[in-house]
Amino acid sequence: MEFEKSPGWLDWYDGPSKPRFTLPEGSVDAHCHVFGPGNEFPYAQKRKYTPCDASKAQLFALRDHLGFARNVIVQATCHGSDNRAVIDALRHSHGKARGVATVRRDVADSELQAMHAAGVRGVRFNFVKRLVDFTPRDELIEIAGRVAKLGWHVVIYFEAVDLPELWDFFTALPTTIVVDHMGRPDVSKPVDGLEFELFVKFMREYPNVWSKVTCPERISLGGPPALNGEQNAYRDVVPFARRIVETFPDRVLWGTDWPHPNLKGQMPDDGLLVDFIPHIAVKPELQRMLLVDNPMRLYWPEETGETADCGGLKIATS
Ligand code: 0GY
Repeated sequence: MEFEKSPGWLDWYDGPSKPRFTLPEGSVDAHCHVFGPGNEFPYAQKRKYTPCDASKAQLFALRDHLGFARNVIVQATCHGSDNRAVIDALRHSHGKARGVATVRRDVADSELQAMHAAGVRGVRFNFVKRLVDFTPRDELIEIAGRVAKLGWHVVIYFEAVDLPELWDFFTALPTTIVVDHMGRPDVSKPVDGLEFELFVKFMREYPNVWSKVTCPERISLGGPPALNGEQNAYRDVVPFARRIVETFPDRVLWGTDWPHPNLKGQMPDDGLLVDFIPHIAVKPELQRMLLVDNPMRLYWPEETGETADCGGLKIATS
């Protein structure tokens, strides 16, 4: 099937630079996507955008080029609840990728089990209105209860202004919760202002809440972008990400967000995005937790001797 990209769509950056920052051995790109290819894995009928293709082979080539060992591939909304592209990528990753799926309440237990066998370890609930239609809360709670039994977590994507309204729902979830992109802070507001304090309080009061300190290219309002060798990109995001990394060092994750859906203006050079990491995780031990220890504990606990935490139930994984 032929698909036409959304008007103004920016393709991912071809030929990224080699990072100057050397990633610790075993680093995980814990937030990235595959798109199609559309002729093999068609985009969802009800999607809000049509992307360029971004295949598993291209993702794995980027992984190797940047120096990552593994990926966590997150279902993108352009595929709706059809997880075939992600599952296909997981199955071809030789165990080097885990996944986060999107499911509806009619998903069968056997489908969840097949996804688990392929490497899915979480579901994503999206509250960003430009990306998805509303899903009733009771449906999401039901799904969370079912995946908790598999030891999966819930990834939530929302924007900072919506946190007060979503608070009661989020704090009732029975699993580990992973927040995408620090809850999309408005970085024109102070890092110790009311809005970001609420996010910090969310993490402080709920030890089951983790955060991806990802997407400076999406959050930044002042740049400069990660292009043309820029080693100090997205300076306005640094205090926000650094605060989260330093306050909650054992509950943070980092990812490229390749192929960067819906970016406007500029598409970053992913090599320079990697060079952003030491600005937000300054010390080597913080870098190791962010890039290796934390994602391994969450996605490959069987290799760390950990157990998967599932809302009070402990599932032995080794
Ligand atoms: C991201 C961000 C976005 C898109 C999606 O699944 C998606 O379509 O997550 C966005 O547009 O902000 O995390 O990739």
